[in-house]
Amino acid sequence: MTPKLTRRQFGLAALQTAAALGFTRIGLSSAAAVEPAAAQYAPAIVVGSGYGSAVAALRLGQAGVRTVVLEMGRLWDTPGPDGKVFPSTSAPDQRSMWFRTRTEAPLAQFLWLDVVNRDISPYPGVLDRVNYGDMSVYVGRGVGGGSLVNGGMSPTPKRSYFTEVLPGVDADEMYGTYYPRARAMLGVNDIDPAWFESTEWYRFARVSRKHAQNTGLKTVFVPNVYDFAYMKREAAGTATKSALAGEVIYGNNHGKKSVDKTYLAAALGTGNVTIETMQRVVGVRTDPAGGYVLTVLTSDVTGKITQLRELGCKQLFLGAGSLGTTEILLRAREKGTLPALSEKVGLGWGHNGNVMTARANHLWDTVGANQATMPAMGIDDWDNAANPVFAEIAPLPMGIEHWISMYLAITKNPERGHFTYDAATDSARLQWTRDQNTPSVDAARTLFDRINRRNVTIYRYDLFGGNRPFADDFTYHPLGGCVLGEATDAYGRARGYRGLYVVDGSLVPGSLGVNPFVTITALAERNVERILAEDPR
Ligand code: FAE
Repeated sequence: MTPKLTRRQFGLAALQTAAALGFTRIGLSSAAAVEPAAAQYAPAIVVGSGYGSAVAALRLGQAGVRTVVLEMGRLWDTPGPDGKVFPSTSAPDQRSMWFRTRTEAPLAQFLWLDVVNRDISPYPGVLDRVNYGDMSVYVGRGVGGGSLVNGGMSPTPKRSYFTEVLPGVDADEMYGTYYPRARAMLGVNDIDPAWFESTEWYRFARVSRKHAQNTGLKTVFVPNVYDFAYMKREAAGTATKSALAGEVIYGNNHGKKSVDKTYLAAALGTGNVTIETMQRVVGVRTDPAGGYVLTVLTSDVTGKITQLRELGCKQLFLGAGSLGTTEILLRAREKGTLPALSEKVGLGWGHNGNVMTARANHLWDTVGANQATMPAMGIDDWDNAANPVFAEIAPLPMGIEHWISMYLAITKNPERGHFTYDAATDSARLQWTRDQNTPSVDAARTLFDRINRRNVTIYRYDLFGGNRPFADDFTYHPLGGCVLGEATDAYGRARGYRGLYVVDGSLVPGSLGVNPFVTITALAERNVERILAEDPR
């Protein structure tokens, strides 16, 4: 007997079947094998398939709106020759990075040697590093966007700081309705504190906690979308290891609730949503008959463009991330296809104050050869008005004892960058200079100098290149570019146009004080609900 599938399970099954058959077009019908023919018009188009897009797709689908999601990356659900969907972190192959000949891992060195990166062949891999001179930005590529590659940390910002950053948003509504909704849909869960205290896999975090506590600093557990019950089974040897096998930035083969398994599966389950992969939106103009016309490039896995087409819609939801959405709108404004867009498009970008650092521990403070890749604890000194820092205690899973304590510090950096349109390359360029990181490095240094002094430890200088104890040349948390209430109205409607919406991290003005995806999701829930209730379809 065929088991009865719920709508959401059916959505997941559609994703899997479509992947197995190599389709670039995924909808409920693709589960029954259809031609990947291109739609020419859809009432709603969603660009990108990360957090903001996934919310928009689900809520549009539930409202009965036929919706096409266009994603420039591939669907990550087909096992490669090794039987796994994602490559191993220790031996990355072409699946690891977006059209590269060599991987560009954030932590590439150990004892000053590049022991981590590998030569690979160009392919639409899952992690991209977009390099803009003084600042590089890591992003996910594929159905699920950043949810495929991130560390799953799911904190909610302090309410006081949320209000400072987004004063126009009703915090009662956010904390009472939209954050809980987002957390439930994303599958946010907490680590079992007793297991945390006893397992070898979080010894690294307990050592860092001890050093923070010695310094009089507070630590907090940080929730995650990685299923901690699954992780416990990994540790017990009854489930295939993923977080306990070093997997994270090139994708997790098990355990993580990325949005392709939550929101997007549910969106497909409505029967109204189709996802098309390897589709890059490069242009938007208004349709004289109403709505928008998108210019879309289809590529194959070699990067060759196989099709250029135009696709029409009435409502356009941009969820291509801070970099992607800002580029689409900036290009449209500067090339004159959407000339009435706000002058504020391209402004208000920040990196959430990201700085990484590492400390060398005493020989008796072993951090363990076995480390879970999902962080579960942070040093919370955000309420220190003189030097607010939230530092996640990050793993460095090398399979050997290395006595290193690693951190991703989130600092309060008032500096903002902006994007300019470069006609020669037809792309947006981030304008951000290295000295704009100084407030972040100073804040991290102030905190970790204290910890080092109190514990008589020192920084590691061999991990980030150039003998630097701080990595301030990349971020995982790009935010802003189309800021809520500036480039858009209070609900993400692009100023100057009807039916054109921004739903992703570009709405957040550069800083949140914690890791951002729960907030991006909750804001999208708030904004899309309002848009569906008020705007003509
Ligand atoms: P995002 O998830 O980036 O999705 C945008 C999608 O649009 C991508 O799939 C793109 O491929 C696609 N796209 C872009 N341009 C186009 C185009 N022109 N045409 C078609 N498709 C396009 O956007 N955040 C946390 O809260 N906790 C963490 O633990 C955490 N760890 C991270 C670790 C890593 C390594 C990375 C890279 C990020 C991490 N983040 C974390 C950040 C988080 O993933 C990020 O804030 C969200 O993914 C942003 O969501 P958006 O919806 O803005």
